[in-house]
Amino acid sequence: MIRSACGLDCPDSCAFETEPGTFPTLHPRTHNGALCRLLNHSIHHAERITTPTVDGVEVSMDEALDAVAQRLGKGKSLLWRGSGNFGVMQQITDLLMERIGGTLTRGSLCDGAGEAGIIEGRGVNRTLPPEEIAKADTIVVWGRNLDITSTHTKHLLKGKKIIVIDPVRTPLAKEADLHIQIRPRSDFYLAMVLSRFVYMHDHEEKEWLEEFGTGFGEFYDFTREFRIKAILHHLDLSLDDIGEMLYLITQPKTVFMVGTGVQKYSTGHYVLRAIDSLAASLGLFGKEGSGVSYNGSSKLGFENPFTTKCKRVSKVKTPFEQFDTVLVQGGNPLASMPDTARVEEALDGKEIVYFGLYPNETSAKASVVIPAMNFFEKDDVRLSYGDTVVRPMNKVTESVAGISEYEFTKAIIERLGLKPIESEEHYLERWLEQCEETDGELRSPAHTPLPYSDGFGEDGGDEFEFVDDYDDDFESNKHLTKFRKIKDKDVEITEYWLLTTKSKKALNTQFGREDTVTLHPSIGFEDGERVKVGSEYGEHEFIVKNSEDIRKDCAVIRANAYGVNRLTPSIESIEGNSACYQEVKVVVERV
Ligand SMILES: Nc1nc2c(c(=O)[nH]1)N[C@H]1C(S)=C(S)[C@@H](COP(=O)(O)OP(=O)(O)OC[C@H]3O[C@@H](n4cnc5c(=O)[nH]c(N)nc54)[C@H](O)[C@@H]3O)O[C@H]1N2
Ligand SMILES: Nc1nc2c(c(=O)[nH]1)N[C@H]1C(S)=C(S)[C@@H](COP(=O)(O)OP(=O)(O)OC[C@H]3O[C@@H](n4cnc5c(=O)[nH]c(N)nc54)[C@H](O)[C@@H]3O)O[C@H]1N2
Ligand code: SF4
Ligand SMILES: [Mo]
Repeated sequence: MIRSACGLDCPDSCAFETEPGTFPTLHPRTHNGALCRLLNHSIHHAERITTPTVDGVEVSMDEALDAVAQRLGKGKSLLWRGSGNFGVMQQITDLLMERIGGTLTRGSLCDGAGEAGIIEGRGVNRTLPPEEIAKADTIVVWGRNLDITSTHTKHLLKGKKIIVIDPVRTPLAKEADLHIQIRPRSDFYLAMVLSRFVYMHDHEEKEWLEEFGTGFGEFYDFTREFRIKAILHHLDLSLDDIGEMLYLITQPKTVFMVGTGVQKYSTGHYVLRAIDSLAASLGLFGKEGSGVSYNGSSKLGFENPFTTKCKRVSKVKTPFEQFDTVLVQGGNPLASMPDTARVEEALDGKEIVYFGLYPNETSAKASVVIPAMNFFEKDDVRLSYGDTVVRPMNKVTESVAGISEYEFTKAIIERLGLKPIESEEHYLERWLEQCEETDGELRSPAHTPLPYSDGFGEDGGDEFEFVDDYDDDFESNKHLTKFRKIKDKDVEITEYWLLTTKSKKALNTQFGREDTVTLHPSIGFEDGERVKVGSEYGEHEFIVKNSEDIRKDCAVIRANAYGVNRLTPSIESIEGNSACYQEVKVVVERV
């Protein structure tokens, strides 16, 4: 039997066992033994790219690699890597860029704003182990859609008191003890108001604060700058809602499971820092069955053999126009990046090399297409952002057509006569030798059973830093003026918050794509009706689906929908160089 792990960008990082040459079911000890829908798609249904092409003409792999070397060997080159495969060997192409004097990206399309807020407060972003989450009395699922984005984590919630804070009535919200159907982009205020009530009702954890959070007094003063009545009005919440939340979160063991939903805004770092500050007020860090769970930094604690000193440009508003050749690896920037019209313009006339598994918007614009291997076809090591477990990914089947990232890097370096890289085994071993085995699982060097029990910062010993400022100048109306002018209309336009959430049919833009916008039925559109959704950045047509589960001031278009990013802004979060997909309001019109 071969033991391996799923390489898809998903916090569950499932292990599986399988006979050589056959496709797996999930490892029965780890999970429920059933093959996840996404893994199933990647094995059986996804249409692969099977032949390399240059300028649309099918060529041999050698000829295609010659064409890549030719392009990367002259002019200015950029590597834009997506998150199509979570194996560490994806990053080996950085060594190629270092040797050719190329440029890499900085920042994140995903969770970077939230992580920046966590680092400000705690010094370092450690993962709360699932075993601790399992011991909680109350779990607050805050902007995270577990039924869709992390199906194997849901069993941790069994028998707990559950609060869901989400503008959408998610499947979990329907089963929860309390659902706060919050106004989008207002979680910071909720966390602040709750912290204030924690103090007013004498729930702050005095002993812990004396040791690890002596800034609490100043923090409390800061919470008083936000007027309770005005904030509750803004949040559409009553004092009863706050009372009920307070009762549940002051149970002995409370975990906040925070998703990316709360931080797809310029102010995303403030939100995580305020949620952390609330948790610190209650003394939830370093305490059994308690804490804040967010996407962790999977590479924390490792000495990374692929670290380079390459120049970097923004991953969110990448200035493609400054380069001659753009190597796109494991991603689909023409659909997954914000502000598609800008991306199209910046990439226009550039030599695009697409290195991936599936045909998509980006491969369609590439002059060279290199088929990749999927994670059944190559050896790798998988880290996790939901746990400190490290899983070797072992080759299960021969590749139908592709080349691995290691072989690709080696081949281009050889063709350009540059300094050779080490063997593949060498790099894999460099990752694995830094791990330690506990309870039959390999663990990352950052593994600690109870994070922050010795305090904060890289080495522990520091105090928690409470949030102490908030600065937000997003004015939604200002953002729509341009759209109104384009339409040349003086009528009053209702604007909606754009929520772009994940879909169960897709992993980002891989597998099933959609074309729907979900609206509240009271707005008055018919199911199946074609509408134009527009923002200051662009517009696109979608098919209406009505649902009572969303707020009347929201329009939900999933992250896998064609055209969703024609509506989203190329702005970076204030901290964390992260995308702000939801920092935008949209209008909806019949076509
Ligand atoms: N509107 C909106 N946009 C979003 C989001 C959102 O919530 N709303 N979410 C954002 C988030 S969280 C993320 S993480 C990004 C993801 O955005 P991207 O990183 O661009 O990911 P995908 O669109 O899934 O494209 C991944 C590609 O990787 C390729 N691939 C898969 N495995 C391998 C491999 O082993 N090797 C190579 N070379 N290629 C491989 C496949 O061909 C696939 O098309 O999207 C972001 N975009
Ligand atoms: N099936 C499937 N699973 C996936 C993925 C996928 O594409 N498909 N993608 C993977 C990736 S790359 C990632 S990053 C993770 C992301 O995992 P999640 O963070 O769970 O994903 P999202 O769907 O982006 O957002 C979660 C929730 O936030 C809510 N939300 C939106 N705005 C706000 C707000 O202002 N406040 C609050 N409180 N809630 C808000 C949304 O309604 C949604 O229910 O999922 C991973 N798992
Ligand atoms: S749940 Fe996530 S990690 Fe597990 S098999 Fe499915 S996609 Fe892969
Ligand atoms: Mo992501």
